[in-house]
Amino acid sequence: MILIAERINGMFTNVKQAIADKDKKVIQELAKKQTDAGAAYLDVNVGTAAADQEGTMQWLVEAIQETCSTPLCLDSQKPDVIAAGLKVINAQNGVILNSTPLNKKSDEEIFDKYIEMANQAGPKASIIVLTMDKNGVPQDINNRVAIAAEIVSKAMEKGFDTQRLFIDTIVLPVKVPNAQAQPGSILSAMDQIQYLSDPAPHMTIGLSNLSQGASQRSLINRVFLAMAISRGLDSAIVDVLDQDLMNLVATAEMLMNKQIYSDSFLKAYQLTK
Ligand code: THG
Repeated sequence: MILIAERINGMFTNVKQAIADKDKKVIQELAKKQTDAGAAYLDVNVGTAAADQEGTMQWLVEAIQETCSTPLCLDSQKPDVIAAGLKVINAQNGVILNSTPLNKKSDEEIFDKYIEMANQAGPKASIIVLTMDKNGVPQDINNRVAIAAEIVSKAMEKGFDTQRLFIDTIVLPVKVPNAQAQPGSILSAMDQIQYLSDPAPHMTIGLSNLSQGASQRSLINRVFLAMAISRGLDSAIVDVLDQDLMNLVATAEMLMNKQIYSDSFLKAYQLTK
């Protein structure tokens, strides 16, 4: 599993406050803790409160890079905010540009812009693309898969390796009225998306979206993660500080034959991180 740590996001009160106070320590501590917990990438999202999103993205990237060299996942639906982050990033170990829809009413070319930026950032740069287009997030399985197919074929047309592509089927809060059919639809879409190319594109989700506003958040997140891993999910934006969730990932990898079984498989997994 390619785990992307979710915590450096202006959506969280303490990160929002740290951004407002230009308090690097809070950000650096989160970077270090999430790296130690086993994050392959650190998601960096300025949130909606910062007036200067481009400057804030740069400040976050610089603050993180002072303490660790964990690859970053620059998270914004605005190409200019991603571009600002890329100006100051050290992308030697890789970077993910997160996230663009297939297209947008106000910006038909947005996906092309992310591909171009990824190409400039180096051969290890990847992109997360949302199964979403100018009509929004599709509610049914077929439209999700159709958009994913368009994403994959567009990447291929542009010579962008599908192994650098992460398809995000977009998880919405299960608590939202009428949203309870979505998790099931997403799993069915995943069944098909893994066959869109060979090698398959990666699949990822923002797992914590699922339980926003709900009780038993960790339980809801964990059960869905296990279900999705069994359907081919190989990456997720998660709370890597949730030890129960990390143990689930280790166990799922072992059961999917990605890690060898030994009586100490949990410990062995933790040691590889
Ligand atoms: N897909 C992609 N990127 C994404 C998402 C996605 N990036 C952002 C988000 N979704 C994934 N990250 C989070 C981070 C935090 C929460 C959910 C998803 C979260 N936050 C608490 C809440 O809203 O209840 C904040 C609580 C607090 O303030 O302490 O749940 O889907 N590609």
